[in-house]
Amino acid sequence: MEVMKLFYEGHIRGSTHVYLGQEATAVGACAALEEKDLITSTHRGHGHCIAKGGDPKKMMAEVLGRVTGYCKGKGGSMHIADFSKGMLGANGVVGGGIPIAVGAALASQYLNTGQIVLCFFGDGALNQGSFHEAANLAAIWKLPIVFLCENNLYALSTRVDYAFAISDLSQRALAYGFPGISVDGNDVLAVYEVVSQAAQRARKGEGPTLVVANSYRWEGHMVGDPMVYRTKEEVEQWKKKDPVKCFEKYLLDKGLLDEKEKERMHEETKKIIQEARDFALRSPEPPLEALYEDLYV
Ligand SMILES: Cc1ncc(C[n+]2csc(CCOP(=O)(O)OP(=O)(O)O)c2C)c(N)n1
Repeated sequence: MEVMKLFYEGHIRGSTHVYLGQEATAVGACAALEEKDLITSTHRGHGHCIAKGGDPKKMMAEVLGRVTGYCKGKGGSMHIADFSKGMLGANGVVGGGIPIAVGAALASQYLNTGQIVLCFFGDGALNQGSFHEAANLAAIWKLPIVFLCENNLYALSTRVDYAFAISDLSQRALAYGFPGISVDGNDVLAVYEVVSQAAQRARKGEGPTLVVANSYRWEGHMVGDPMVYRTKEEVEQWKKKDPVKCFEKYLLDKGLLDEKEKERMHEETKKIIQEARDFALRSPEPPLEALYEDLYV
């Protein structure tokens, strides 16, 4: 939400793709990992970064292209990486993170580090050639990887039922000889459960799993998208399934959370975000002399 605000205030160069509505998927999936495990992300990577334990201040600074950001302000919104937290990078290339994740899983197997890799990508990426090649190699080599497809119903403006002849996207895994499972991506506990099982399988050397988390993105493809390809009613219907509110209600109903604690958590979250925003806005942009630093040719 804050990233959107910063965009409309003119602080973000280029485009930015927010993760609103899909929060339960990143949180549930990353909670199923160990600290040492790795993730790869997408152009919609802010949620993945925070869920893997990234620093909101450095993330926000990178989104704003500031020197204090994760990539010294040269990556921007779509290229956040934090190797210290096992976050191998967001990626502006649709499906671009998939071969990287498979390479990391091969390295883990070869070096026997015990790390597993959780590879986030969208429904659009599931139709990229990169997925098909990577999935096949991961299967034959029994790599320690969980492919996590976030089906948010659209790849830019292309509806999922226009792009796929199957309705349950997890069936794709059958062709490669590993399990596929669909889960309600708005239900954080369901995602946690399914990814935990897939992670266990990967850790035991049994190879990959495809998890398809079915959810919805509340905003357009990128901030500023006029969203002519879908109705207001559709968006409103999905907003009723707000994964954050639903989990809050679950915890309140079960007596695991009370109103006071809920308020405290909301205030704390607002403070973290405000501090990240202030930190980013106070930080300078990279100097011109830094143009040729950190280049690999
Ligand atoms: C290889 C490649 N093709 C096309 C694009 C343009 N593009 C950017 S995002 C996007 C849609 C991605 O959809 P999906 O993978 O479902 O992710 P979502 O945005 O829904 O999270 C497209 C086509 C790109 N960045 N990279």
